[in-house]
Amino acid sequence: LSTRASTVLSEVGIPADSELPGVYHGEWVGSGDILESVCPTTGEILARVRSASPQELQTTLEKSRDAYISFRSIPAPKRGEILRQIRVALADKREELGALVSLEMGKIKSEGIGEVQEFIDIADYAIGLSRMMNGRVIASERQGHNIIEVPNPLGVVAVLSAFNFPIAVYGWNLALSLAAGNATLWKPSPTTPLCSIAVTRIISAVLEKNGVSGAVAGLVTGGKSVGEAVVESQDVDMVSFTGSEAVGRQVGKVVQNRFGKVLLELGGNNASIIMPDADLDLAIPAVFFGAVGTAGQRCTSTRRLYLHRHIAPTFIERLTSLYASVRPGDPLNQATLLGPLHTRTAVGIYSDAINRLRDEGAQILTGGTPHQGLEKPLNGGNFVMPTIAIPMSVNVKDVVWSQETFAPILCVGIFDELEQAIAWNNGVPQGLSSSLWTKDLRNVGRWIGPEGSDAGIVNVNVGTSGAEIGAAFGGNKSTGWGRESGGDAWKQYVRWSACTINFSDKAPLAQGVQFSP
Ligand code: UN1
Repeated sequence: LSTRASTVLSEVGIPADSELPGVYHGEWVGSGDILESVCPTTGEILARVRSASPQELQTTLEKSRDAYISFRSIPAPKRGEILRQIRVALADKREELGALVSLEMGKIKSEGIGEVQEFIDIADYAIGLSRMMNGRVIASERQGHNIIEVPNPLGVVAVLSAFNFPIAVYGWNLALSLAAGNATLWKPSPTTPLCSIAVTRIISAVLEKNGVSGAVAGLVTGGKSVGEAVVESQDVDMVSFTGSEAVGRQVGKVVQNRFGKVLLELGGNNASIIMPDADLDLAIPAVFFGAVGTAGQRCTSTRRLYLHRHIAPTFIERLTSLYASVRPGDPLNQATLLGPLHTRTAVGIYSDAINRLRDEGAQILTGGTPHQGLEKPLNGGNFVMPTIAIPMSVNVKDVVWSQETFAPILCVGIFDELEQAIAWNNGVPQGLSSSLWTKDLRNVGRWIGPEGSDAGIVNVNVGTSGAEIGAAFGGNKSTGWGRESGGDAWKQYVRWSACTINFSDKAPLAQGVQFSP
Protein backbone atom coordinates (compact mmCIF):
# COMPACT_ATOMS: atom_id res chain seq x y z
CA LEU A 1 0.00 0.00 0.00
CA SER A 2 1.28 3.51 -0.79
CA THR A 3 2.53 5.66 2.08
CA ARG A 4 -0.14 8.31 1.36
CA ALA A 5 -2.83 5.69 1.94
CA SER A 6 -1.29 3.88 4.89
CA THR A 7 -0.70 7.18 6.71
CA VAL A 8 -4.34 8.21 6.41
CA LEU A 9 -5.57 4.75 7.42
CA SER A 10 -3.29 4.48 10.45
CA GLU A 11 -4.59 7.84 11.74
CA VAL A 12 -8.04 6.26 12.03
CA GLY A 13 -6.74 2.97 13.40
CA ILE A 14 -7.00 0.86 10.25
CA PRO A 15 -3.79 -1.15 9.61
CA ALA A 16 -2.50 -1.26 6.03
CA ASP A 17 -3.71 -4.24 3.96
CA SER A 18 -6.08 -5.32 6.70
CA GLU A 19 -9.27 -7.33 6.59
CA LEU A 20 -11.88 -5.87 8.93
CA PRO A 21 -15.21 -7.02 10.29
CA GLY A 22 -17.89 -4.77 8.79
CA VAL A 23 -20.87 -5.45 11.05
CA TYR A 24 -21.49 -3.88 14.45
CA HIS A 25 -24.41 -4.60 16.80
CA GLY A 26 -22.69 -4.19 20.12
CA GLU A 27 -19.87 -6.43 18.96
CA TRP A 28 -17.94 -6.47 15.71
CA VAL A 29 -18.62 -9.45 13.46
CA GLY A 30 -18.61 -10.15 9.73
CA SER A 31 -18.45 -13.39 7.79
CA GLY A 32 -20.31 -12.47 4.58
CA ASP A 33 -18.93 -11.49 1.19
CA ILE A 34 -15.69 -9.53 1.11
CA LEU A 35 -15.99 -5.87 0.08
CA GLU A 36 -12.89 -4.27 -1.34
CA SER A 37 -12.32 -0.61 -0.62
CA VAL A 38 -10.64 0.70 -3.77
CA CYS A 39 -8.88 4.06 -3.81
CA PRO A 40 -10.40 6.12 -6.68
CA THR A 41 -7.20 8.16 -7.02
CA THR A 42 -4.73 5.30 -7.55
CA GLY A 43 -6.78 2.14 -8.02
CA GLU A 44 -5.05 0.40 -5.11
CA ILE A 45 -7.03 -1.72 -2.66
CA LEU A 46 -7.06 0.07 0.68
CA ALA A 47 -8.51 -2.72 2.82
CA ARG A 48 -10.97 -5.59 2.73
CA VAL A 49 -14.15 -5.67 4.73
CA ARG A 50 -16.14 -8.74 5.74
CA SER A 51 -19.77 -7.79 5.16
CA ALA A 52 -22.92 -9.11 6.85
CA SER A 53 -23.98 -12.71 6.29
CA PRO A 54 -27.78 -13.23 6.17
CA GLN A 55 -27.67 -14.60 9.74
CA GLU A 56 -25.58 -11.67 11.01
CA LEU A 57 -27.99 -9.27 9.39
CA GLN A 58 -30.94 -10.91 11.21
CA THR A 59 -29.06 -10.77 14.50
CA THR A 60 -28.25 -7.10 13.94
CA LEU A 61 -31.89 -6.28 13.18
CA GLU A 62 -32.97 -8.04 16.39
CA LYS A 63 -30.31 -6.25 18.43
CA SER A 64 -31.39 -2.92 16.94
CA ARG A 65 -34.95 -3.55 18.09
CA ASP A 66 -33.77 -4.55 21.60
CA ALA A 67 -31.59 -1.44 21.70
CA TYR A 68 -34.58 0.74 20.76
CA ILE A 69 -36.69 -0.80 23.52
CA SER A 70 -34.21 0.17 26.24
CA PHE A 71 -33.06 3.45 24.66
CA ARG A 72 -36.55 4.91 24.17
CA SER A 73 -37.04 5.29 27.93
CA ILE A 74 -33.93 7.42 28.43
CA PRO A 75 -35.13 11.05 28.67
CA ALA A 76 -34.42 13.09 25.55
CA PRO A 77 -32.03 15.59 27.23
CA LYS A 78 -29.97 12.63 28.52
CA ARG A 79 -29.85 11.28 24.96
CA GLY A 80 -28.69 14.75 23.94
CA GLU A 81 -25.86 14.51 26.45
CA ILE A 82 -24.69 11.27 24.83
CA LEU A 83 -24.86 13.01 21.47
CA ARG A 84 -22.76 15.85 22.88
CA GLN A 85 -20.04 13.35 23.75
CA ILE A 86 -20.26 11.86 20.24
CA ARG A 87 -19.90 15.38 18.86
CA VAL A 88 -16.74 15.95 20.94
CA ALA A 89 -15.26 12.61 19.85
CA LEU A 90 -15.95 13.37 16.17
CA ALA A 91 -14.52 16.88 16.42
CA ASP A 92 -11.39 15.37 17.94
CA LYS A 93 -10.91 13.28 14.77
CA ARG A 94 -12.19 15.88 12.29
CA GLU A 95 -9.03 16.13 10.18
CA GLU A 96 -8.29 12.40 10.26
CA LEU A 97 -11.84 11.42 9.23
CA GLY A 98 -11.83 14.16 6.58
CA ALA A 99 -8.65 12.69 5.11
CA LEU A 100 -10.23 9.22 5.14
CA VAL A 101 -13.24 10.54 3.18
CA SER A 102 -10.82 12.08 0.71
CA LEU A 103 -8.84 8.85 0.39
CA GLU A 104 -11.77 6.45 0.06
CA MET A 105 -14.36 8.59 -1.75
CA GLY A 106 -11.99 10.79 -3.78
CA LYS A 107 -13.26 14.30 -2.94
CA ILE A 108 -10.69 16.93 -2.00
CA LYS A 109 -9.57 16.99 1.61
CA SER A 110 -11.14 20.35 2.40
CA GLU A 111 -14.53 18.96 1.34
CA GLY A 112 -13.83 15.73 3.24
CA ILE A 113 -13.23 17.73 6.41
CA GLY A 114 -16.29 19.84 5.58
CA GLU A 115 -18.35 16.69 5.60
CA VAL A 116 -17.23 15.78 9.10
CA GLN A 117 -17.97 19.38 10.10
CA GLU A 118 -21.49 18.89 8.77
CA PHE A 119 -21.91 15.91 11.15
CA ILE A 120 -20.61 18.07 14.02
CA ASP A 121 -23.03 20.87 13.07
CA ILE A 122 -26.08 18.61 12.97
CA ALA A 123 -24.99 17.05 16.27
CA ASP A 124 -25.00 20.56 17.79
CA TYR A 125 -28.43 21.13 16.34
CA ALA A 126 -29.80 17.84 17.66
CA ILE A 127 -28.26 18.32 21.11
CA GLY A 128 -30.31 21.53 21.42
CA LEU A 129 -33.29 19.77 19.89
CA SER A 130 -33.16 17.11 22.60
CA ARG A 131 -34.55 19.77 24.96
CA MET A 132 -37.01 21.15 22.41
CA MET A 133 -38.81 18.21 20.82
CA ASN A 134 -42.06 19.81 21.74
CA GLY A 135 -45.58 18.71 21.08
CA ARG A 136 -48.60 21.04 21.28
CA VAL A 137 -51.62 21.62 23.47
CA ILE A 138 -54.76 22.05 21.39
CA ALA A 139 -58.06 23.60 22.47
CA SER A 140 -60.75 20.94 22.79
CA GLU A 141 -64.36 21.64 21.84
CA ARG A 142 -65.44 19.66 24.92
CA GLN A 143 -65.53 21.23 28.34
CA GLY A 144 -62.91 19.93 30.77
CA HIS A 145 -60.96 18.27 27.98
CA ASN A 146 -57.49 18.87 26.61
CA ILE A 147 -55.78 17.60 23.50
CA ILE A 148 -52.02 17.19 23.43
CA GLU A 149 -49.78 16.04 20.63
CA VAL A 150 -46.99 13.84 21.94
CA PRO A 151 -43.83 12.86 20.06
CA ASN A 152 -42.47 9.46 21.11
CA PRO A 153 -39.50 7.49 19.75
CA LEU A 154 -40.36 5.74 16.48
CA GLY A 155 -38.37 2.49 16.49
CA VAL A 156 -35.54 1.35 14.25
CA VAL A 157 -34.42 3.79 11.55
CA ALA A 158 -32.33 2.31 8.74
CA VAL A 159 -30.06 4.72 6.89
CA LEU A 160 -28.98 3.64 3.41
CA SER A 161 -26.40 6.20 2.36
CA ALA A 162 -24.59 6.90 -0.91
CA PHE A 163 -20.88 6.95 -1.68
CA ASN A 164 -20.72 10.69 -2.38
CA PHE A 165 -21.28 11.79 1.22
CA PRO A 166 -20.01 8.73 3.08
CA ILE A 167 -20.19 10.44 6.50
CA ALA A 168 -22.43 13.53 6.44
CA VAL A 169 -25.67 11.99 5.21
CA TYR A 170 -25.48 9.33 7.93
CA GLY A 171 -24.70 12.13 10.40
CA TRP A 172 -27.86 14.07 9.45
CA ASN A 173 -29.97 10.99 10.11
CA LEU A 174 -28.18 9.62 13.14
CA ALA A 175 -28.18 12.91 15.06
CA LEU A 176 -31.95 13.39 14.70
CA SER A 177 -32.78 9.73 15.11
CA LEU A 178 -30.67 9.38 18.27
CA ALA A 179 -32.07 12.54 19.84
CA ALA A 180 -35.54 11.21 19.01
CA GLY A 181 -34.83 8.00 20.95
CA ASN A 182 -34.53 5.50 18.09
CA ALA A 183 -32.03 2.82 17.26
CA THR A 184 -30.35 3.63 13.95
CA LEU A 185 -28.96 0.99 11.62
CA TRP A 186 -26.52 2.16 8.96
CA LYS A 187 -26.15 0.40 5.62
CA PRO A 188 -23.50 2.46 3.81
CA SER A 189 -22.50 2.31 0.17
CA PRO A 190 -20.51 -0.89 -0.45
CA THR A 191 -17.69 1.23 -1.92
CA THR A 192 -17.05 3.34 1.21
CA PRO A 193 -17.03 0.79 4.05
CA LEU A 194 -13.96 2.22 5.79
CA CYS A 195 -15.60 5.60 6.46
CA SER A 196 -18.56 3.84 8.05
CA ILE A 197 -16.36 1.58 10.18
CA ALA A 198 -14.21 4.50 11.42
CA VAL A 199 -17.30 6.57 12.34
CA THR A 200 -19.10 3.64 13.99
CA ARG A 201 -16.05 2.87 16.12
CA ILE A 202 -16.03 6.44 17.44
CA ILE A 203 -19.76 6.45 18.18
CA SER A 204 -19.84 2.98 19.73
CA ALA A 205 -17.02 3.87 22.15
CA VAL A 206 -19.17 6.75 23.45
CA LEU A 207 -22.31 4.61 23.68
CA GLU A 208 -20.49 1.86 25.56
CA LYS A 209 -18.91 4.38 27.96
CA ASN A 210 -22.42 5.56 28.78
CA GLY A 211 -23.67 2.03 29.39
CA VAL A 212 -25.92 2.19 26.34
CA SER A 213 -26.18 -0.69 23.88
CA GLY A 214 -23.90 -0.19 20.89
CA ALA A 215 -26.77 -1.40 18.70
CA VAL A 216 -28.33 2.07 19.19
CA ALA A 217 -25.98 2.93 16.30
CA GLY A 218 -25.49 -0.36 14.44
CA LEU A 219 -23.73 -0.99 11.14
CA VAL A 220 -24.25 -3.54 8.37
CA THR A 221 -21.96 -3.32 5.39
CA GLY A 222 -22.84 -5.25 2.27
CA GLY A 223 -24.09 -5.14 -1.27
CA LYS A 224 -27.50 -5.25 -2.88
CA SER A 225 -28.83 -8.28 -0.99
CA VAL A 226 -28.03 -6.73 2.40
CA GLY A 227 -29.71 -3.47 1.35
CA GLU A 228 -32.80 -5.30 0.11
CA ALA A 229 -33.12 -7.34 3.31
CA VAL A 230 -32.92 -4.17 5.44
CA VAL A 231 -35.55 -2.43 3.32
CA GLU A 232 -37.89 -5.44 3.46
CA SER A 233 -37.51 -6.03 7.19
CA GLN A 234 -40.62 -5.52 9.35
CA ASP A 235 -38.18 -4.70 12.16
CA VAL A 236 -37.31 -1.43 10.42
CA ASP A 237 -39.84 1.33 11.09
CA MET A 238 -38.35 3.95 8.80
CA VAL A 239 -35.97 3.74 5.85
CA SER A 240 -33.99 6.84 4.96
CA PHE A 241 -32.52 6.24 1.53
CA THR A 242 -30.10 8.42 -0.45
CA GLY A 243 -29.24 7.30 -3.97
CA SER A 244 -30.50 6.97 -7.51
CA GLU A 245 -34.05 7.53 -8.71
CA ALA A 246 -34.19 3.97 -10.07
CA VAL A 247 -33.26 2.33 -6.76
CA GLY A 248 -35.30 4.87 -4.75
CA ARG A 249 -38.41 3.95 -6.72
CA GLN A 250 -37.97 0.29 -5.66
CA VAL A 251 -37.19 1.20 -2.05
CA GLY A 252 -40.28 3.41 -1.92
CA LYS A 253 -42.53 0.64 -3.25
CA VAL A 254 -41.19 -2.05 -0.92
CA VAL A 255 -41.43 0.11 2.22
CA GLN A 256 -44.86 1.42 1.27
CA ASN A 257 -46.05 -2.11 0.65
CA ARG A 258 -45.35 -3.06 4.25
CA PHE A 259 -46.62 0.35 5.48
CA GLY A 260 -43.25 1.47 6.81
CA LYS A 261 -42.10 5.08 6.71
CA VAL A 262 -39.75 6.17 3.97
CA LEU A 263 -37.59 9.21 3.42
CA LEU A 264 -36.08 9.47 -0.05
CA GLU A 265 -33.30 11.76 -1.26
CA LEU A 266 -32.80 10.88 -4.93
CA GLY A 267 -31.65 12.57 -8.12
CA GLY A 268 -30.68 16.18 -8.57
CA ASN A 269 -30.49 17.91 -11.93
CA ASN A 270 -29.87 21.38 -10.63
CA ALA A 271 -29.89 24.59 -12.62
CA SER A 272 -28.34 28.01 -12.10
CA ILE A 273 -30.00 30.95 -13.85
CA ILE A 274 -27.94 34.07 -14.51
CA MET A 275 -29.81 37.33 -15.12
CA PRO A 276 -28.22 40.24 -17.01
CA ASP A 277 -27.85 42.28 -13.80
CA ALA A 278 -26.08 39.48 -11.86
CA ASP A 279 -22.75 40.16 -10.17
CA LEU A 280 -20.61 37.97 -12.43
CA ASP A 281 -17.63 38.17 -10.08
CA LEU A 282 -19.68 36.15 -7.62
CA ALA A 283 -21.74 34.05 -10.02
CA ILE A 284 -18.89 32.64 -12.14
CA PRO A 285 -16.88 31.13 -9.22
CA ALA A 286 -20.13 29.79 -7.73
CA VAL A 287 -21.04 27.97 -10.96
CA PHE A 288 -17.45 26.74 -11.19
CA PHE A 289 -17.64 25.24 -7.68
CA GLY A 290 -21.14 23.89 -8.28
CA ALA A 291 -20.20 22.10 -11.51
CA VAL A 292 -16.56 21.09 -10.94
CA GLY A 293 -16.43 20.80 -7.13
CA THR A 294 -16.59 17.20 -5.82
CA ALA A 295 -15.98 16.31 -9.51
CA GLY A 296 -19.70 16.87 -10.10
CA GLN A 297 -20.68 14.11 -7.66
CA ARG A 298 -23.01 15.96 -5.30
CA CYS A 299 -26.76 15.55 -5.52
CA THR A 300 -26.71 19.34 -5.52
CA SER A 301 -24.03 19.76 -8.24
CA THR A 302 -24.83 22.33 -10.93
CA ARG A 303 -25.66 20.39 -14.11
CA ARG A 304 -27.58 23.03 -16.07
CA LEU A 305 -26.64 26.66 -16.63
CA TYR A 306 -29.16 29.09 -18.11
CA LEU A 307 -27.56 32.35 -19.20
CA HIS A 308 -29.33 35.52 -20.23
CA ARG A 309 -28.38 36.39 -23.80
CA HIS A 310 -26.78 39.71 -22.82
CA ILE A 311 -24.14 38.23 -20.53
CA ALA A 312 -23.79 34.78 -22.13
CA PRO A 313 -20.60 35.39 -24.18
CA THR A 314 -18.70 37.01 -21.29
CA PHE A 315 -19.89 34.41 -18.81
CA ILE A 316 -18.90 31.49 -21.05
CA GLU A 317 -15.49 32.97 -21.80
CA ARG A 318 -14.65 33.59 -18.15
CA LEU A 319 -16.02 30.24 -16.97
CA THR A 320 -14.10 28.37 -19.69
CA SER A 321 -10.86 30.01 -18.63
CA LEU A 322 -11.47 28.92 -15.01
CA TYR A 323 -11.98 25.37 -16.30
CA ALA A 324 -8.70 25.62 -18.20
CA SER A 325 -6.86 26.33 -14.95
CA VAL A 326 -7.99 23.08 -13.29
CA ARG A 327 -5.48 20.25 -13.08
CA PRO A 328 -6.53 16.85 -11.76
CA GLY A 329 -4.57 15.75 -8.76
CA ASP A 330 -4.37 13.79 -5.55
CA PRO A 331 -7.37 14.99 -3.54
CA LEU A 332 -5.25 14.74 -0.39
CA ASN A 333 -2.98 17.52 -1.67
CA GLN A 334 -4.04 20.93 -0.54
CA ALA A 335 -3.67 22.57 -3.95
CA THR A 336 -5.94 20.09 -5.75
CA LEU A 337 -9.41 21.24 -6.78
CA LEU A 338 -10.34 18.26 -8.95
CA GLY A 339 -10.16 14.71 -7.67
CA PRO A 340 -11.21 11.53 -9.47
CA LEU A 341 -14.66 10.08 -10.05
CA HIS A 342 -15.45 7.51 -7.41
CA THR A 343 -15.46 4.39 -9.59
CA ARG A 344 -14.24 3.13 -12.94
CA THR A 345 -17.88 2.54 -13.90
CA ALA A 346 -18.55 6.25 -13.42
CA VAL A 347 -15.91 7.05 -16.04
CA GLY A 348 -17.88 4.93 -18.51
CA ILE A 349 -21.10 6.74 -17.59
CA TYR A 350 -19.34 10.08 -18.10
CA SER A 351 -18.10 8.98 -21.55
CA ASP A 352 -21.55 7.72 -22.55
CA ALA A 353 -23.09 11.06 -21.59
CA ILE A 354 -20.47 12.94 -23.62
CA ASN A 355 -21.06 10.68 -26.64
CA ARG A 356 -24.77 11.31 -26.40
CA LEU A 357 -24.16 15.05 -26.33
CA ARG A 358 -21.91 14.77 -29.41
CA ASP A 359 -24.44 12.58 -31.23
CA GLU A 360 -27.12 15.16 -30.61
CA GLY A 361 -24.95 17.88 -32.10
CA ALA A 362 -23.89 19.63 -28.91
CA GLN A 363 -20.86 21.87 -28.99
CA ILE A 364 -18.24 20.76 -26.43
CA LEU A 365 -16.53 23.96 -25.27
CA THR A 366 -14.02 22.34 -22.97
CA GLY A 367 -13.29 18.85 -21.64
CA GLY A 368 -15.09 15.87 -23.10
CA THR A 369 -12.58 13.10 -22.44
CA PRO A 370 -11.15 11.11 -19.55
CA HIS A 371 -7.72 12.30 -18.44
CA GLN A 372 -5.00 10.36 -20.16
CA GLY A 373 -1.24 10.27 -19.63
CA LEU A 374 -1.28 11.15 -15.95
CA GLU A 375 1.84 10.42 -13.93
CA LYS A 376 2.05 7.50 -11.53
CA PRO A 377 0.18 6.83 -9.25
CA LEU A 378 -2.65 8.97 -10.66
CA ASN A 379 -2.65 6.88 -13.85
CA GLY A 380 -4.56 4.28 -11.84
CA GLY A 381 -7.28 6.80 -10.93
CA ASN A 382 -10.68 7.63 -12.45
CA PHE A 383 -9.94 11.14 -13.66
CA VAL A 384 -12.09 12.93 -16.24
CA MET A 385 -11.98 16.40 -17.75
CA PRO A 386 -14.68 18.73 -16.47
CA THR A 387 -16.88 19.55 -19.42
CA ILE A 388 -19.02 22.42 -20.67
CA ALA A 389 -21.45 21.61 -23.48
CA ILE A 390 -23.93 23.69 -25.44
CA PRO A 391 -26.68 21.40 -26.75
CA MET A 392 -28.34 22.40 -30.06
CA SER A 393 -31.53 23.49 -28.31
CA VAL A 394 -33.05 23.63 -24.86
CA ASN A 395 -35.71 21.00 -25.07
CA VAL A 396 -35.69 19.99 -21.42
CA LYS A 397 -37.50 16.74 -22.23
CA ASP A 398 -34.40 15.56 -24.14
CA VAL A 399 -32.26 13.06 -22.26
CA VAL A 400 -29.25 15.41 -22.29
CA TRP A 401 -31.25 17.87 -20.16
CA SER A 402 -33.60 15.61 -18.22
CA GLN A 403 -31.23 12.91 -16.97
CA GLU A 404 -28.78 13.31 -14.11
CA THR A 405 -25.21 12.23 -14.91
CA PHE A 406 -23.11 12.00 -11.76
CA ALA A 407 -20.02 13.62 -13.30
CA PRO A 408 -18.67 17.13 -13.99
CA ILE A 409 -20.70 17.88 -17.13
CA LEU A 410 -22.41 21.26 -17.40
CA CYS A 411 -24.98 21.96 -20.14
CA VAL A 412 -25.58 25.57 -21.13
CA GLY A 413 -28.72 27.16 -22.59
CA ILE A 414 -29.41 30.79 -23.50
CA PHE A 415 -32.66 32.62 -22.66
CA ASP A 416 -34.23 36.06 -23.12
CA GLU A 417 -36.90 36.15 -20.37
CA LEU A 418 -36.83 34.91 -16.79
CA GLU A 419 -40.13 33.07 -17.34
CA GLN A 420 -38.44 30.95 -20.00
CA ALA A 421 -35.54 30.08 -17.69
CA ILE A 422 -37.89 29.17 -14.83
CA ALA A 423 -39.88 26.92 -17.19
CA TRP A 424 -36.63 25.16 -18.13
CA ASN A 425 -35.60 24.94 -14.48
CA ASN A 426 -38.92 23.26 -13.62
CA GLY A 427 -39.28 21.20 -16.80
CA VAL A 428 -37.21 18.20 -15.64
CA PRO A 429 -38.39 15.30 -13.46
CA GLN A 430 -36.06 16.15 -10.55
CA GLY A 431 -36.46 19.02 -8.08
CA LEU A 432 -33.60 19.21 -5.59
CA SER A 433 -31.64 22.47 -5.84
CA SER A 434 -31.81 25.64 -7.93
CA SER A 435 -30.12 29.03 -7.98
CA LEU A 436 -30.92 32.47 -9.40
CA TRP A 437 -28.37 35.27 -9.79
CA THR A 438 -29.80 38.79 -9.89
CA LYS A 439 -29.82 42.13 -8.07
CA ASP A 440 -33.42 42.88 -8.97
CA LEU A 441 -35.83 42.25 -6.10
CA ARG A 442 -38.71 41.65 -8.48
CA ASN A 443 -36.90 38.65 -9.99
CA VAL A 444 -36.30 37.29 -6.48
CA GLY A 445 -40.01 37.56 -5.68
CA ARG A 446 -40.97 35.65 -8.79
CA TRP A 447 -38.30 33.01 -8.22
CA ILE A 448 -39.29 32.11 -4.66
CA GLY A 449 -43.06 32.49 -5.20
CA PRO A 450 -45.79 30.28 -6.66
CA GLU A 451 -44.59 30.84 -10.24
CA GLY A 452 -40.96 30.26 -9.31
CA SER A 453 -38.65 27.32 -8.85
CA ASP A 454 -40.33 24.04 -7.90
CA ALA A 455 -37.20 22.60 -6.24
CA GLY A 456 -36.73 21.91 -2.53
CA ILE A 457 -33.76 24.30 -2.41
CA VAL A 458 -34.35 27.70 -4.02
CA ASN A 459 -31.28 29.94 -3.69
CA VAL A 460 -30.62 33.55 -4.65
CA ASN A 461 -27.04 34.66 -5.33
CA VAL A 462 -25.89 31.37 -3.81
CA GLY A 463 -24.92 28.33 -5.90
CA THR A 464 -26.85 25.07 -6.02
CA SER A 465 -24.45 23.07 -3.87
CA GLY A 466 -23.22 23.56 -0.32
CA ALA A 467 -26.35 23.66 1.82
CA GLU A 468 -26.05 24.31 5.56
CA ILE A 469 -27.59 21.91 8.08
CA GLY A 470 -30.02 24.47 9.57
CA ALA A 471 -32.60 24.20 6.81
CA ALA A 472 -34.40 20.98 5.96
CA PHE A 473 -32.50 19.36 3.07
CA GLY A 474 -34.29 17.55 0.27
CA GLY A 475 -36.18 17.87 -2.96
CA ASN A 476 -39.50 17.49 -4.69
CA LYS A 477 -40.85 15.43 -7.60
CA SER A 478 -38.54 12.54 -8.57
CA THR A 479 -36.03 13.67 -5.95
CA GLY A 480 -38.45 11.93 -3.60
CA TRP A 481 -39.92 14.71 -1.37
CA GLY A 482 -37.73 13.72 1.56
CA ARG A 483 -36.39 16.20 4.10
CA GLU A 484 -33.36 15.55 6.27
CA SER A 485 -31.19 17.57 8.62
CA GLY A 486 -32.58 20.88 9.96
CA GLY A 487 -35.92 22.68 9.87
CA ASP A 488 -38.79 20.42 10.88
CA ALA A 489 -37.11 17.25 9.57
CA TRP A 490 -36.91 15.77 13.11
CA LYS A 491 -40.69 15.43 13.17
CA GLN A 492 -40.39 12.45 10.80
CA TYR A 493 -38.19 10.51 13.23
CA VAL A 494 -40.86 10.25 15.94
CA ARG A 495 -44.32 8.76 16.15
CA TRP A 496 -46.94 11.35 16.91
CA SER A 497 -49.88 10.65 19.17
CA ALA A 498 -52.93 12.90 19.49
CA CYS A 499 -54.06 12.41 23.08
CA THR A 500 -57.46 13.71 24.19
CA ILE A 501 -57.64 13.84 27.99
CA ASN A 502 -60.86 14.25 29.94
CA PHE A 503 -60.48 16.05 33.31
CA SER A 504 -64.23 16.49 33.81
CA ASP A 505 -67.06 14.51 35.46
CA LYS A 506 -68.86 14.01 32.17
CA ALA A 507 -67.99 12.07 29.05
CA PRO A 508 -69.47 14.06 26.14
CA LEU A 509 -68.98 12.88 22.55
CA ALA A 510 -67.37 15.10 19.96
CA GLN A 511 -69.56 17.08 17.53
CA GLY A 512 -72.34 16.96 20.14
CA VAL A 513 -73.31 13.42 19.10
CA GLN A 514 -75.93 11.90 21.44
CA PHE A 515 -75.76 8.16 22.06
CA SER A 516 -77.73 7.30 25.17
CA PRO A 517 -80.54 4.69 25.26
C1 UN1 B 1 -25.78 15.14 -1.33
O1 UN1 B 1 -25.14 15.40 -2.33
O2 UN1 B 1 -26.48 14.12 -1.23
O3 UN1 B 1 -25.64 20.85 -0.01
C2 UN1 B 1 -25.73 15.94 -0.09
C3 UN1 B 1 -24.67 20.15 -0.21
C4 UN1 B 1 -24.16 19.27 0.91
C5 UN1 B 1 -24.89 17.98 0.99
C6 UN1 B 1 -25.13 17.30 -0.29
N1 UN1 B 1 -24.25 19.99 2.15
O4 UN1 B 1 -24.10 20.14 -1.27
